[in-house]
Amino acid sequence: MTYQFPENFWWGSAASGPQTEGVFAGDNKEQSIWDFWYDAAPQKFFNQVGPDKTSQFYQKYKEDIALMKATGHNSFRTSIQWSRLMANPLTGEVNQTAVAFYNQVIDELIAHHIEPFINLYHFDMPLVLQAKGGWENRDVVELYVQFAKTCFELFGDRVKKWFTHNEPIVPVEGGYLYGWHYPDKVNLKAGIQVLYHEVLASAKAIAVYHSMGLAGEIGIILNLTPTYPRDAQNEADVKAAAFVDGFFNRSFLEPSVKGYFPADMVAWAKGNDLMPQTTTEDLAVISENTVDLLGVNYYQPRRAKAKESVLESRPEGLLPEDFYDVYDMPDKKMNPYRGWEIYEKGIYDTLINLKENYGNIRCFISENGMGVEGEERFVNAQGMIEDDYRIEFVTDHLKWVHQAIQEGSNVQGYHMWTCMDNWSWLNAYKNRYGFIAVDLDNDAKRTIKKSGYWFKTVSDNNGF
Ligand code: BGP
Repeated sequence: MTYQFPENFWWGSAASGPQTEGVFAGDNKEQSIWDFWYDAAPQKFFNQVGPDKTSQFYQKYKEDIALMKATGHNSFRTSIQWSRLMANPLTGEVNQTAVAFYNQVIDELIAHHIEPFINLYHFDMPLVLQAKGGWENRDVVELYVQFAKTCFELFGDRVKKWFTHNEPIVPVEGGYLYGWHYPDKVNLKAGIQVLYHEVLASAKAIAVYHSMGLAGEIGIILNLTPTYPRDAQNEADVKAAAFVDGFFNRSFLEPSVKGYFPADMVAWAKGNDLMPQTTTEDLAVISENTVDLLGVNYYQPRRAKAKESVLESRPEGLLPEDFYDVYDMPDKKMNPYRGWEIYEKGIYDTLINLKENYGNIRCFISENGMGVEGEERFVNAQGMIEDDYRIEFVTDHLKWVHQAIQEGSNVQGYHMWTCMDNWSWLNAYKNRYGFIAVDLDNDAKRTIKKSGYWFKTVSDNNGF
């Protein structure tokens, strides 16, 4: 069987500024929370490798964009670092060296007929703003909007696809529940305030973008993790799964697409003294400024069952896990090289959910991919990584994307995570995801993997 995709389908990959660019003396980059956290607590980072050791996109972007072309990209998503673009994130003063850099990247992409998809926030709060509470602080919302407006003014003549956030639930989980991100707190109520301010910041940036009359569109990128109950016939399991879906997915999906927060989550927050501070004016902004399109990141599903263990009492207060238990399904298919579940049909279920319950909003797969630890063991005699497992992973997911399209889904592209192997937060270089290998010990030398050549044929044929 052949799998043919709609005309003008976006084929490409995703990355982010903080994971690829690096920090370079002399270019006036401000510290982000990652630069600071690595200095303060390097032991938290895998092999003590920090955000200064990236794939060097800052110096090698020309070579990288040529390699994107060689691997069939017609589009590429990255982010503009707030802490690089703004010489002073408090006053909005712009760093001209950074403007020149981002201009060159955008122009180089366009010259190669690669559509730039630009995201404005990928977990990288400027440190001076985190010192004021980061997303906990309502003032930071306005400073973000100022940053977003500056980006639209500087680059909006050429960038036609904008995104307000990548995976905004992750700073909530990472920074306020589970200790993967600075400020490394356990405080669900503060996390929900963060969630609310991220949603508000997104709506306000969308309002500004639309008011500027630029020829483009703006959306948000969400990691939508389809959530399955242990037993679909068991009411308590179904309720637990609905809670997980509500907290981790719908808290962002509903306001982004429909303009309001999910009623069940609002009731839950009220019942547990977790309501954020809101204003009528801000809620009106959220209701009036929904997204034009949606990026969907999909790696693995969540599985939930009714709470069986006793509700823990801990000094830091409640966690989402106090309202469900994780269901560790036996015999699930696992990625043997990283430990995440592989459930290809989850991508289809998510797309069909968007079709049926979210007005079939225009969307694209903005991240999907397979992280592999110790990938150098698959290098062949010619020096190429033979990542057949990745080809299989992407193929199997694309088949389900294709199926969703047959059934009317409005999905318009597929971006793999990621183009070049890159630095990943606390995991640093533990898991490699790229179409292209990066040799960290050899001046970050790039070598296309087997999957990169394969992806070129998929893109050239608009299918497989
Ligand atoms: C996504 C993030 C990416 C990237 C990816 C892989 O959630 O948007 O920034 O980090 O996950 O993550 P990891 O390296 O932890 O496997």
